[in-house]
Amino acid sequence: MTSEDTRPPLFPSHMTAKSCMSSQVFDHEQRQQRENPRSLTMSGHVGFESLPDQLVNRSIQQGFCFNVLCVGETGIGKSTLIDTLFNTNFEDQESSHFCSHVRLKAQTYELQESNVRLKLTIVNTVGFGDQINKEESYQPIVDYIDAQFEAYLQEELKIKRSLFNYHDSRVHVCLYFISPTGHSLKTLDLLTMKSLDSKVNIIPVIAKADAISKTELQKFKIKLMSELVSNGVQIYQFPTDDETVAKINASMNVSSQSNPLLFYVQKK
Ligand SMILES: Nc1nc2c(ncn2[C@@H]2O[C@H](COP(=O)(O)OP(=O)(O)OP(=O)(O)O)[C@@H](O)[C@H]2O)c(=O)[nH]1
Ligand SMILES: [Mg+2]
Repeated sequence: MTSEDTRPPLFPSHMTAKSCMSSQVFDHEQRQQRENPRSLTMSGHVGFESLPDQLVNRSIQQGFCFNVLCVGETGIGKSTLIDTLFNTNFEDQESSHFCSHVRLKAQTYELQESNVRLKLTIVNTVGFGDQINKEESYQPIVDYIDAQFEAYLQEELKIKRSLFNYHDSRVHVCLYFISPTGHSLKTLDLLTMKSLDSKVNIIPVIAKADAISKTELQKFKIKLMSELVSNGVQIYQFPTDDETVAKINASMNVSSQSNPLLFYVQKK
């Protein structure tokens, strides 16, 4: 064995004195940061700013990406809920009830709150529920979700992948709007949720809940939950693997009258 040092050089040969200088400044800054770490007080508050510095800096630089799929009949209140959730007016055009097939319309918005950037993509189902053939209503949604997975996989399989700049369009959450009939789920609702539940996190939402009384709403909620369970539809469950939140999340996941996953919305 030779005594030759096989380790890679500390600085690549093409690095100029200037870049060495800037890296020294950077090292100095890093050392200073290490010596004076940001002190976090244990106030019990869990939020973005209580994450480690490195994570906060990286997230601020990159921004966040969140993709929401809204599935619901025409005029059920999809745009109104999204506007309310993000406290913005997204100016979405109303759809017609006479579309011959379901079309998925994805719109991306750049939102900013203080220095945190969010790339929000809202995918709307135009013409959903207006077809006689049920399969024609949900199949385009399934195809859209699969196409986004495929696009991401293709990016990952590239020899030179650049996932850092890649706009990840995979759906994070599906808000499923249920009409406030007070009776039960429609066949279309069950078929659609069943075909989507293995691909996305479904959060069922009772739309226009002000259309029925509070007691009816409670009964409706229980009925819907039992129908979802008896038809084997899996809806989003809060994670229980972290022991600090396991207890509270487990209690929220129980499919009972108080299940908060079956939200209801009403216009203010
Ligand atoms: N009573 C009541 N009306 C609502 C509620 N949410 C929305 N609306 C009304 O329902 C109508 C349709 O709402 P939108 O938010 O445009 O519905 P949409 O699902 O986006 O409609 P399309 O995009 O055309 O399919 C509007 O007149 C809203 O004011 C609600 O919670 N309660
Ligand atoms: Mg709309």
